Amino acid sequence: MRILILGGDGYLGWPTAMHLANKGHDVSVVDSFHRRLWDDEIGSQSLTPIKSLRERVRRWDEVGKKPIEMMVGDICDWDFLESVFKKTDPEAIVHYGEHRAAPFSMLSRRHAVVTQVNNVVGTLNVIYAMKEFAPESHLVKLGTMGEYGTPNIDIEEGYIEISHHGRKDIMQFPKKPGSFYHLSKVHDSHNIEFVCRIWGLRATDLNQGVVYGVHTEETELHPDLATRLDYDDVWGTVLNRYCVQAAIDHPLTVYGKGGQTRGFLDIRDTLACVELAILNPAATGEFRVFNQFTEQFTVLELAEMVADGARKMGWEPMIENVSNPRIELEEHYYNAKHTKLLDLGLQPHLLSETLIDGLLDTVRSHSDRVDTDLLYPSHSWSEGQLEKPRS
Ligand code: NAD
Ligand code: USQ
Repeated sequence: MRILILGGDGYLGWPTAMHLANKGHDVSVVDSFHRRLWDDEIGSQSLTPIKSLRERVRRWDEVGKKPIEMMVGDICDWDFLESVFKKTDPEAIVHYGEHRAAPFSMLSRRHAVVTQVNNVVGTLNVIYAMKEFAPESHLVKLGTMGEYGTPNIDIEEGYIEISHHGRKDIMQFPKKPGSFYHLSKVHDSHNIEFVCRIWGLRATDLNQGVVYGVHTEETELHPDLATRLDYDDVWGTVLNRYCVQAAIDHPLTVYGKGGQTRGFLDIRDTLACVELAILNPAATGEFRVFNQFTEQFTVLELAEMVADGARKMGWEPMIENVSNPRIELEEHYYNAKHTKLLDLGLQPHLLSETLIDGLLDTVRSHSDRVDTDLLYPSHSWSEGQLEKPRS
């Protein structure tokens, strides 16, 4: 299948590109390299050394794999995106190409605008490009579990039947997101649902939980094929951060009481879910929603699991409840359905079974690259700006 991957230089986009090329698909990747620039702004960098996209693609060729084509540009630029669609004529589009850090989106008005303009405009361009140049193609869009927030009711997969004043309808599940970033995904979901309904496009919205890990079958083929690992307080996600903190004997930073519950999944399961969505496409006119995670934990439970893993390695981890920089519920009900990908055949890698030895080993091997200034939170949902500029 001809597959176009938007955001193909990112944490998930690059391993997905290799995975799908390895399965024999014709893969093209697009990236604007905005992410590498945003890293510079925050003063952060990947813990794992990563190569440029050009070097990655070349190395992939050299290990004897089906070539991956790369195109550099911004999907908010219509002329560029038009040329991409005409050149690649995609049958499936995997859309990872967005700004993805909730803390960044809460730093200031400017950061909120950068996040929402990039995400909403980019996605609008993608759906117009589909309509004009590839109306039969299938959009596999990365959404987020954070679109739903933490409501005091069970979370369904995308839709809920509502009875109101004696009448019934099936509506999109209500959204209660917790940051301007998560809101950008809600706006995307509404725009995509709308064009499926009025233009007959087809799309799968993958409401993904928090991803962890860096190892996939393909990243293991050569060090130059590694994907990024973020650990700073703006880009780093909770489990990846805990592992890095454990590896350098820094306290694991549980924000607030630690009862915040989220869905989690192994990076290998992200690739499997995207592949399953591509191979089992939505029908014409269908806006399909899958909740993409495999296990749920509180962030305190997660810290205890990482600490257990670290102790087994002979390390001496500590857990610290730090003042929560975010405005979020720290104790709440959480029960999110996630059966549709399992029904399609997903075989999860569960944290409780795989442990995290591989990840802990990897982060320790790069511990000399850790900038300890980036470990405690230096942003605040209510105050905005980073407390101190970083070099
Ligand atoms: P990432 O920041 O590592 O990768 C995103 C890539 O998209 C970057 O390389 C960036 O340069 C590119 N990009 C951004 N805007 C672009 C634009 N306008 N034009 C072209 N390229 C653009 O992020 P990631 O962790 O790989 O996440 C990928 C997607 O998955 C995001 O949409 C994110 O919201 C979603 N997601 C991620 C996680 C997670 O835990 N990492 C969880 C749930 C959902
Ligand atoms: N947290 C801690 N300690 C830390 C870091 C985070 O306790 O050191 C807590 C946060 O307060 C929050 C939870 O962990 O309650 C998750 O935070 P996170 O930074 O791991 O995840 P989040 O900000 O929600 O964003 C990440 C990705 C985003 C994706 C989202 C999926 O950056 O792109 O959309 O996970 S989800 O959380 O399901 O919405």
